[in-house]
Amino acid sequence: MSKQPRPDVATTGEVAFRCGEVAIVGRPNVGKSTLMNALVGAHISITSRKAQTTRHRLLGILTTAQAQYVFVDTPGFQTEHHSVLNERMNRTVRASLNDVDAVVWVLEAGRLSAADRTVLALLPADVPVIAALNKVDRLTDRARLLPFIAELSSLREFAAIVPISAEKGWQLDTLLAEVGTQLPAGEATRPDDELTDRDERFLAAEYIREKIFRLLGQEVPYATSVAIESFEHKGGLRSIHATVYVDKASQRAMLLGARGERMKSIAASARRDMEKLFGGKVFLEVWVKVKSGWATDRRLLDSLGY
Ligand SMILES: Nc1nc2c(ncn2[C@@H]2O[C@H](COP(=O)(O)OP(=O)(O)OP(=O)(O)O)[C@@H](O)[C@H]2O)c(=O)[nH]1
Ligand SMILES: [Mg+2]
Repeated sequence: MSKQPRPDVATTGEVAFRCGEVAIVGRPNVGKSTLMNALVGAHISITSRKAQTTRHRLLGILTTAQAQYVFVDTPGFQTEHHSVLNERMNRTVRASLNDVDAVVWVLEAGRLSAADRTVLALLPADVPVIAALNKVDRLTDRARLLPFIAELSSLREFAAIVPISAEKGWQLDTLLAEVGTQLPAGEATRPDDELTDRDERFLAAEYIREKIFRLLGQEVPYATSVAIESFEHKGGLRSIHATVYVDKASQRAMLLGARGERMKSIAASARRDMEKLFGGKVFLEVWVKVKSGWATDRRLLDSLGY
């Protein structure tokens, strides 16, 4: 299928509305989810300092007067660690590249690693790719940007190369304009107030996982998965019961903390975010259960949506 951008001008002579899907891909931790949230203006995809925070494909939708951008956030493509969960996450990345109108390839400005090159090699030849050089705010020597852009240009043809800071919101309008020119003319496919394809149940589980990624050390977040057991919405109150699965009893103890204090602050912080996004009161109860080998249990992974 040809993925050439279609003309700007409809047969009537008016500038046509555009609508299309744009995959956001890159190695772990480059700032893909931060970027998607900044572009759509809501915290729908969880973020943390740790690699491999995102495990699912999820949409972030931005509708302006000129276009509807359907962004697809994806897990960081994993090249180092091998597990059933990682295989599934990589499969999700590959599948997300099918049938998109454009790709935003995110990497860190001034740094091109072997893992970045692996991701670049996955990108289909016939889809326009915009390279987003993120975390420019961290670059101490901006003079390095030009040779870096020149180096990238020799790797493949890019529709654009845009230095940005997703966190500071710098140059995101420029990025959006470049992405916009790659979208085909067409009507919006989704309601203009829709932010994501995921429901509140999914977002609730993700917010709990985000706090675990942010508040615990290296081991526990990767050994953790969250399931929503029940979600009831009655009279403005959402009552949510969640289970956090960990691999070992020692991880359960770390997650709970002394007298359960750590889990309490994780749940309180997740609840506050849910109330903000859902716009109403939330009652949240979280249980922690040991389920050894959940990350290799294909049936459990299926039921958790991986
Ligand atoms: N300084 C700086 N930090 C950033 C910027 N964008 C993202 N970050 C930080 O980079 C870290 C990773 O961000 P994420 O958005 O979770 O990265 P990701 O690519 O989605 O990561 P995975 O889902 O694990 O693949 C977080 O600590 C962000 O705050 C930026 O523009 N500048
Ligand atoms: Mg992410």
